[in-house]
Order: sequence, then structure tokens, then C-alpha cells
Amino acid sequence: MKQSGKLMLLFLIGMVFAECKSNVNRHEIRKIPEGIIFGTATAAYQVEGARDEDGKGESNWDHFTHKEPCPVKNCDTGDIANDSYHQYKRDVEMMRELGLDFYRFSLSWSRILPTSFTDKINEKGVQYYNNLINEMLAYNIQPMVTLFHWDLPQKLQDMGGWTNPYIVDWFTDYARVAFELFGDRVKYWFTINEPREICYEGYGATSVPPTLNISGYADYLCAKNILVAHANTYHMYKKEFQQSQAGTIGIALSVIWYEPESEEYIEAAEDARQFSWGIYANPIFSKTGDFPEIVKDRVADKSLAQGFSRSRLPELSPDEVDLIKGSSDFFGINHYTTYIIYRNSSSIFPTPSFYDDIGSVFYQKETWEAAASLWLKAVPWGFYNALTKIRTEYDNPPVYITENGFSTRGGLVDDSRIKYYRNYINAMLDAVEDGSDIRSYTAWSLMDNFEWTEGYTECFGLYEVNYNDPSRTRTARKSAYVYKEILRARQLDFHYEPDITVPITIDDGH
Ligand code: GBH
Repeated sequence: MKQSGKLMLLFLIGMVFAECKSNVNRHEIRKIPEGIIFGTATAAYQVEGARDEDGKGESNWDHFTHKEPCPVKNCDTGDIANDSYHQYKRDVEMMRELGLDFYRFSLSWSRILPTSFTDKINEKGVQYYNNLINEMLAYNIQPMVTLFHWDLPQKLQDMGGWTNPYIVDWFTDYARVAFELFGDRVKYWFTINEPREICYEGYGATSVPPTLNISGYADYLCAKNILVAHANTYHMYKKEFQQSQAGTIGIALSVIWYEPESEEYIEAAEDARQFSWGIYANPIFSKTGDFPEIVKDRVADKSLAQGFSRSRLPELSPDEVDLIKGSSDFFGINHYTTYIIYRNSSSIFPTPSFYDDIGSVFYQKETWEAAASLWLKAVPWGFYNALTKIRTEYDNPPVYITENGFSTRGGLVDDSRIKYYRNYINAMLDAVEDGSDIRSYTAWSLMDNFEWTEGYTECFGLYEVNYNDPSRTRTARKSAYVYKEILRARQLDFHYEPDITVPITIDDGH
């Protein structure tokens, strides 16, 4: 990097480090500019249920949740989940109550292709998605569809899942079927949700299947194959479907904000960002493409010192770099929280491992408002900093906020969630004022759902779901009323207090 570039970078990081305060004080009403659309999100395994129904194949989550001893809190599974497979009309009714512009959901690969491959298409599974999409469109709610939100056909998992390079073909074939089936009506596509969580948590650690725990190796193989599968699918859509279907397609990355503990750790924080999401964003969104230099150098150096014959980070060939570079129409951001980071040379992590490669330690402040999820604290300025970083580092790409949300332990009066949403949307509007090209905002989630290994113990919903009731009744929380009012008025009013004794209803035009 040239000296002037370095200075600029330090300057920008310095600005970011100043824990930016919002431009607007909380007693004002803040208008939301035209052109940002609002929705909510869910994912197939977290809401659908109907695990064995109508010819669905087994997914890695079906498999994992039925292991013994059970790996999920309270031995919960997604066998029934929110029963959305049967309750999709109620789901769409809630979208209408909220006045959503769009709803982001994911397809279950094994429900559409029970053998994992394209030799057999499960018509009944397809019918479910057709019903859902058509019901939404009847009320002018746009479907945003994620092809892969973590539920991999178990057979493909058995064959190595995302560490097997053949997954590029498997995924592209599956995606083509989805475009053929639904692309006449679906205009927003996401290939893969949160590569970092899939690769690190599943292949590097033990938080989600396949719980491989081969950190610093399998997670990097997974990262490469995800990037190539994503890019291959992107180009396939452009070549075979763009002209007739005219949709937009991209990826949704988990963007965690890392803030240096002090000026001494500016570089450490930048390293953490590059390892955590730059590893996916740089190959797709930077001008040069490829994994970030720091990631390539660090892993190569450490691998050598550790006695490996080659870097544990696989190379991207020049053709792969070209394939991946620019392979997203927008930057999809799932953002939840922030960590403080400092460098620690005496490694506390196993060697080799992803976190040993990062070489830093991170934590969250006790003073930050805590959610029910241990990893989640409310830090709105971290969202602003992340959006600023994406604008400046990747030449202001169109941004879709694909997830943002806060968990509680349940209850209809959820003031902590309301505060979170207001402050985070406010931070987003600060970034918009600075020039960020933000096109959509998505609340996670429409309703409580199966929160992976936490089962049903952490509630992210605008609607509460009663899991003791076989019909999984959904009830609007206070936050649903507030979100609805933000969307209706297209403004943030920090003082708006809904009357939640009055049932939430569908307004005209929805
Ligand atoms: C998203 O992941 C997912 O896309 C969505 O499916 C999920 O329901 C939602 O957020 C809420 O979690 O317990 O410290 O080992 C967000 C990323 C994934 C980050 C789980 C924290 C747990 C790490 N989160 N991860 S830890």
C-alpha cells in the first residue's frame, strides 16, 4: 500500500475509533428517506417443521438434532418448529399486519430435492413454496429468497459437505432448479447465508453441524468452496436467467464489528475484521479480489512455522479470483453486535486454529445492554462503524441489511427489543446521511423460532410463538406495533407508545 493510502486508512480508522455519536438526538422525529424497503426474515429449518412430510429428505439439522445425547438445549428439534409448512397463510397475515414490503425466507434443499441431487424433484415440497410465494404476492409482499440457510442434505454432509469441492456442482444444480421453479416470481435471491457461521462454527468449531472442530484448516476449505459455489451460481443466474427473470442476486455475510480496545490495537481490530468477514468480502467486493493479503500472509507464515508443507489457507487460482470478483449485485449484511479487541501474543487458543491465526482476544463490555443470547449486546454505533467501513473499503456498494435483531426470554412487552431496533435503525440512517447506499432493512425475526443449538429458549420474534399450543399460535409483541408504525409513518419516533390492548390489524392496502 502506498504511504498516502496508509495515512488515509489510519485516518478513517481513527474516525471510526472515535465511537461515533448519532447525528440526531432522540427527542426528534427522524424521517426515513425514500427508497429503503423494510421486511422481516426467517429460515426454513427454524420455522417450517414437517420434517418427514410429503417426501422431504433428511437434512444435516434433522440428523443433528436427533443425535444422542441430544446436542440442543432441552433436546429441542425443528421437527415441528413453528409449523409454517401448514401455517403459511397465518405467516403472510402477520406480514400484512406489519405492512411489510418484503419477507426474506429460505428454501429447504432436501424438501425440494430429497435425494440431494436433481434426479428427483419433490412436487409437494415445491407446492409449499409456490403457495407461500403466491400468497405473499397476492398482497404485494415481495419474496426475498435465500437458497442456503444452513440446512444441508445429510447425504452431502456425509460426503464432506462444504469441504468437498464437488459441492460447487451440487449447489449450482440445486440453485438452477430453484430459479426454474420460482424465478418467474422471485426477484431477490441470496445464495448463502453467513459463510462465517457455516465454516467457522460448523467446520472449525462445534457450535453447529457437522461440529467438525478442525479449526484453522476445515474452516478455510469451507470458505473457499462457499465462495466458488456462490460465484458459480451467480454467473449461472446471469447467463441463464437474468434476461428472462430480471432479478437481483447476491450473498448475505455476517458482519461483526470489532473495535480496538485502544489505539494500540487498531491493527489487531482490522485483522479480526479481515479474518472474520473480509475473507468473504474481499474476494467478492474488492477491486483486486482474492483473500485479504493479511489473511494470506498470516496463515502462510504461521503454517510454515508450525511445520506444514503448505499454507492451511487454500489458494484461489487466477481463474477463481476472476470468477469470484464482482459476483454479487449487492452486499447483504447480517449484523447483530460488536466486540472489543486487543492483541495477545501469548496465545490462549489451540494451535493451529482460526483464532490463533487472528492472534487477538475479544470481549464485550458489561455496560452494554445484554440480550438473552450470550453473544449479543446492543451497540448501535458498531453498526454505524460497520456500514461506514463497507462504504469506504468496497466503493459504496448497494447494501441490503438482511438481518438485524435482539433476543429476549419471551413476553409480550419487549422494550429492550424496541430500544434496540430504534437505535440500530437510527445508526443506519446516520450511515445513509453519510452516503451509504442502503436499499433494505430486515428485522430478524418475524416470529420466535428454533434458535439453533439454543432451541426455543432465545426469542427473536416481533411475534411471540406459543410452543405449548399444537397450532403454534402467534401473538404480536409490543415491538411488532412499533415496527409497524415505523414502516407506516416511514419515520422513527422515539416516543411512540402503542396501545397493545388493541389487537394489531391489517391496514388498507395490505
Ligand atoms: C444469525 O446468525 C442467523 O442467520 C440466524 O439464523 C439466527 O437465528 C440469528 O442470527 C440469531 O442468532 O454461542 O458464542 O458460540 C447470527 C450469528 C450465530 C452469531 C450463532 C453467534 C453463536 C456463537 N450468530 N453464534 S457462540
